[in-house]
Amino acid sequence: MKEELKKTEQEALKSLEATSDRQGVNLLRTRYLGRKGVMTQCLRGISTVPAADRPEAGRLANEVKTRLEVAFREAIERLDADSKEPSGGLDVTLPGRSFARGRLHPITQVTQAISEIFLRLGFEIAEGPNVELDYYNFEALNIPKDHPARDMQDTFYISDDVVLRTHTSPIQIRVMEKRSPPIRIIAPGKVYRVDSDVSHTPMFHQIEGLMVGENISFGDLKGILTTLVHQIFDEETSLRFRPSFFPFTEPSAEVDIQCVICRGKGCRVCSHTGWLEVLGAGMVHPAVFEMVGYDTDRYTGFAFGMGIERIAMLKYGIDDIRKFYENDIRFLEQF
Ligand code: 2NM
Repeated sequence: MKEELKKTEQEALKSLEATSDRQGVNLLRTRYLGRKGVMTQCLRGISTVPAADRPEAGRLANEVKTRLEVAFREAIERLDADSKEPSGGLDVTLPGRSFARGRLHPITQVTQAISEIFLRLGFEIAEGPNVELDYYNFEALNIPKDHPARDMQDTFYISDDVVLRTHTSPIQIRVMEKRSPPIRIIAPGKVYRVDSDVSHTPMFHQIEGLMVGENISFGDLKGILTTLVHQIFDEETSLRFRPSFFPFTEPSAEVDIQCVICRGKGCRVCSHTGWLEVLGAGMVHPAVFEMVGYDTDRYTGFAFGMGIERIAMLKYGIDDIRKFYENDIRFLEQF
């Protein structure tokens, strides 16, 4: 009996030492200490031991049982502690986890760069609603209803007298209504036209500019736009002003820059002309000043407008405007 108990205890402790998972320890505990386990059988077997040896056998069996209970409890506590904290805790030699950093959309970057050029020239930034009254988008800009100029840009109509603005000029009308000259503002923002192909999206971005005061001339306009082009591209880029027509300016001009791709030699981008049209401009039409209550004998001014996507495409050599709006991270993260 005594030998048998000793053997059982050694066997149990050896098995326990060789077991490193919770499930294995629990199975062993059931085998040795369970209701039908080895130790229970032993204790039951005490009754068959001769009466003289019985107290000694009982004491021994209970001692073995207690030692095994302690051993199993400690084994389980060790496993619990290990699963809570990987040995050693924090591994300071592991590399840190990097996280992706966002950036501004290329159109936002170009808008901000152009805005900064004008801020240095003393212009202020003005904003206005994208959903605009027909009055501010057309009427106040000397584009009456049934005027053929309305066909020049296909308009998204919200209702009879509410549209998505087709240019940012209504911002400038709103500023002139509120304030007297001198005025020097730029109006950046989204504009909307019913149009969609490689060089047109139904929503695109514009920056328009307006300067009004006493003795403001076409020469001032040429100076500002020349500075602008030299700062966006470089000092070597020449400009050319071609006579044109807009209902809200007189005289009006379209402004070309020397092709930034071929430097004027002629290529596919400039249709072999050596020139790229990038701006519209002119002296504000007196009819527009009258609509906002300005004295046309005292004040003159110039205005201009450009598409930001077109500038960004030329600056970065992008051939399809739709790439700006596909949200392909591989395209966007290049800027
Ligand atoms: C252009 C071209 C020429 C323009 C005119 C005005 C306003 F409000 F003063 F009448 N704002 N913007 C203008 C003039 C815009 O974009 C091609």
